[in-house]
Amino acid sequence: MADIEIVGLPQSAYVRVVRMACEEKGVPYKLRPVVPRSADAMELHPFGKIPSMRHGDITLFESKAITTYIDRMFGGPRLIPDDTVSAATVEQWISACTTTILPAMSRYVQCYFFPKGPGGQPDRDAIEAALPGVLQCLTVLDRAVAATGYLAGRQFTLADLYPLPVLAYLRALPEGCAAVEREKNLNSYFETHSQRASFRNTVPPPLQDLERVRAAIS
Ligand SMILES: N[C@@H](CCC(=O)N[C@@H](CS)C(=O)NCC(=O)O)C(=O)O
Repeated sequence: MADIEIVGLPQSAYVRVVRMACEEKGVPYKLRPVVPRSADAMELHPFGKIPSMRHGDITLFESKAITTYIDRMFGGPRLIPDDTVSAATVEQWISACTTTILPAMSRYVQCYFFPKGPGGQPDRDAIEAALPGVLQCLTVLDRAVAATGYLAGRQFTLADLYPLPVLAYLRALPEGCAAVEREKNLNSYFETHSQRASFRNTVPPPLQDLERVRAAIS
């Protein structure tokens, strides 16, 4: 069968999660950089979101579905443990990330990436409005990783892939960086896991096509 094709921009936190899953498993893949809501994105995802995936005749959208497929289809270290309780805990944190944590953090990050303030500057009111949600999520994550250094149990799992890309964005921005550094357990969690080859091999390039992405998603 052909290599996996991951469809989406490398700057997307969710696309990076899928790429990191391939890297963790040692699964070769090609990345097709596609802007959300474009015709190419709509071809594989009914809402035009990214990522989606093609593997031979199989197509999938939603990062959790794609990463679960990759974990089960290929050898290499298991990203979702076999035992029921551990698997449920992984699922729990991924749901918390996709429904609450990543949206709260993206709201803040997008104030800088797609500035809507006067003169094309970041909108201070929007930043201030987004920050409480970010702080709450950071505190929750800090408590979650305090005991073992992982989100679920005592090993690195698919759950740990989800917060890392967006934490990298937070640490590159003024309020986000200060907030992550205040959460000592979470900060050292990031310092440790950002050394993984899967993280280092998927560092996104700067957004070249900012205008096109802004037009597509705004
Ligand atoms: N639940 C989806 C979320 C994917 C998602 O929100 N992707 C963003 C880019 S990071 C997107 O496509 N946004 C464009 C839009 O919402 O129309 C997943 O896990 O794959």
